[in-house]
Amino acid sequence: MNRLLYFLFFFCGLLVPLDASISADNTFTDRTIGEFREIIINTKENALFVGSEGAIFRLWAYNINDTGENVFAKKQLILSESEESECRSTASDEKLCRPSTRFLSFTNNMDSIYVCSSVGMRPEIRLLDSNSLQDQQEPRTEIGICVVDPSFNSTAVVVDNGNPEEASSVYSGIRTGMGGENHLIYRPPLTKNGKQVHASIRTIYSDNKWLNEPQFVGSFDVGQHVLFFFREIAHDNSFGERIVHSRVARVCKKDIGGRNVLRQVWTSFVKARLNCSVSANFPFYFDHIQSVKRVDKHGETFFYATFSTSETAFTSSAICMFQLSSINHLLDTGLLMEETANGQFSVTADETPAHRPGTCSSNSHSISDTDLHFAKTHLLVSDSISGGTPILPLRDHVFTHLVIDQLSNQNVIFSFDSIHRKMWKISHWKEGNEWKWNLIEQQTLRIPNRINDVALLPSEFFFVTSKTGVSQFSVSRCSDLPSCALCSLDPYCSWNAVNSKCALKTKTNEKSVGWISSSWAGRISPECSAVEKLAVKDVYLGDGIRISGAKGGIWQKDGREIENDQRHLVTENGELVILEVGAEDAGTFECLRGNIVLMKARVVVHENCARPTSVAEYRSCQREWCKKADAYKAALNIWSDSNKKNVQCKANGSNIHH
Ligand SMILES: *[C@@H]1O[C@H](CO)[C@@H](O)[C@H](O)[C@H]1NC(C)=O
Ligand SMILES: *[C@@H]1O[C@H](CO)[C@@H](O)[C@H](O)[C@H]1NC(C)=O
Ligand SMILES: *[C@@H]1O[C@H](CO)[C@@H](O)[C@H](O)[C@H]1NC(C)=O
Ligand SMILES: CC(=O)N[C@H]1CO[C@H](CO)[C@@H](O)[C@@H]1O
Repeated sequence: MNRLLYFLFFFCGLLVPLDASISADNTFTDRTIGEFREIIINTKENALFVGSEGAIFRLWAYNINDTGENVFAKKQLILSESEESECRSTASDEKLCRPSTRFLSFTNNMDSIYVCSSVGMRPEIRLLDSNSLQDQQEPRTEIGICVVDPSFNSTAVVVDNGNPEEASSVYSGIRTGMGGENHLIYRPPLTKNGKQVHASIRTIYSDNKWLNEPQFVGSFDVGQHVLFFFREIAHDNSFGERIVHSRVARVCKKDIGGRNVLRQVWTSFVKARLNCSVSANFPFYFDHIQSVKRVDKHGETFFYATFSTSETAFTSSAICMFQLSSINHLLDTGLLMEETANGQFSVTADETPAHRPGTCSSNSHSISDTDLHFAKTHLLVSDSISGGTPILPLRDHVFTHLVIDQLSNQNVIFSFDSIHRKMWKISHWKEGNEWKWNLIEQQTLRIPNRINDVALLPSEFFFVTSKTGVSQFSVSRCSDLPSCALCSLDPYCSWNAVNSKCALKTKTNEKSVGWISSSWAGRISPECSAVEKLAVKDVYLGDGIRISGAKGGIWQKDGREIENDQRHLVTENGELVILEVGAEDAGTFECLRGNIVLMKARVVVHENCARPTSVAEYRSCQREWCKKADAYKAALNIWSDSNKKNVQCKANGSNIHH
């Protein structure tokens, strides 16, 4: 069979790309830079800001390789020789001495970039002009914003509005101490006009009921609160295993801590479990949150998050979505748990004091000591927050990153597996009260190293950073989509009925006659059935044919599923290849995904080989004859081989060794 495949691929032009991977449209590299990491985007200015080991870059989102003066800027992070030698003598790992960014954020209405970098193991804060990347103030050293070790899963968010005295501040979920042994949610001292107006505030890190070895994945400025998403050790099970749960925790921006009790400690800290599970008799939980992104749409805020079952290579992943209103409702009204030596039990509503933990107070100094004692020990709400039906539950992958594109009729989720460099593109939309999803595309990204971070320019490109650079990929590969059905399912594509070609949807072609794009998420445009002629394939006995299909599709012939066998192959791209066509192969072939017919073709087999009347027939007959001759030769070889063996067998008197 291999020889025949070889023949088909090279002589009939049947090139079947077995590794379906995509190359970047543009790449950006800089040989002087060690590792490219954080990436943030200003979608109004189409400007991308990238942190790295050694510099911060401003790139043009439409072509990140363009280093023209107007669109490109670079800010080098430099370590003086004395700082470097001092660091080298103390650091556990020389790598930690290299100046390297750890956290980037927009501030001042996106006019400035807030940067926290680790420079010779010293955390350094900078404020850069977002056009020139020039320093807007003297860099300063400040502890508690970003970590030295990039493997620590920490988070931070810049909050410009709503803090006490309207002082701009950072909130962080971080590890401090020599070995990173203290875990805390922290706000540094607030300053106004260079003067400190409030002391720093944090969680109690010596009490693991507050945070128990948390791994932070994100933090957000939402109204009067700041939210933190993380996973932490919930408890030990009866086998002594450490059980991890995912959480959302909330603090009030106006919180300045208690007067006596909870001094310089959050008085408003509350948390709840995030429930991303497949419901069954015994729900199957995705308990390890890996990443989270925020979506603000139609006056409501949603958080999309990726989860896995564990961090090992053999794991399952899924995506869940949480509504801000449900998070707030549960944190505001749910029963608060009290942890005792013999386990956990929840507290009934009438035991909750007048000042309920988690309620924002205009002056937290005025909360009574009794209420604060209660708040200190009642941090966790007993119920969990539902993340809805898990989207794309998948084995053997960890969804480490995601970005969301908000379109008018749906959200498009781009989910990534950092190590395997895979991307999944998923439609997610609401029908009535129900959320639905559909996998549109799945690709391997041709990048040399694992993904460090991801960003999106809506409806245009997604960007990934890795060790060697930044890569820019289009949100869609329309021209690869072979049918109107598939084309109209992709929210970024439009089908040209005249040319039977799929192209990127543009403002003009979307509304023009002759172009078909779906106006409904997850639904094939009904116009497709009218324009899609049933493809007819004329083949002759013994030929090989290929029928275009769709990745992940299932092939049926006359309503019955086709299985891979000696003659039928479904390639990784979803094409159906039939070798040595026989009379029984005539019929209608359909490629389906779910109940949707994505491709359809009718195969007509011509059997008259006796008297070829056309060139095609002649070639086909020649192939038949070649095959017969091959078969004859093969038979001859087998015969002569076995003849030799027989001779040896006889001579040896035994054929055990053969
Ligand atoms: C990037 O630009 C440089 C010149 O500015 C060019 O030599 C190089 O081929 C470009 N690379 C890509 C991937 O476009
Ligand atoms: C950070 O999280 C990743 C998975 O998301 C995990 O593999 C890694 O061990 C964590 N880092 C630390 C220092 O625990
Ligand atoms: C999580 O959600 C599932 C499905 O809705 C439910 O069956 C289960 O009881 C919930 N688990 C917790 C701990 O709330
Ligand atoms: C005794 C004898 O003739 N042995 C032969 C058996 O077959 C092997 C080849 O597989 C010969 O190398 C031996 O000489």
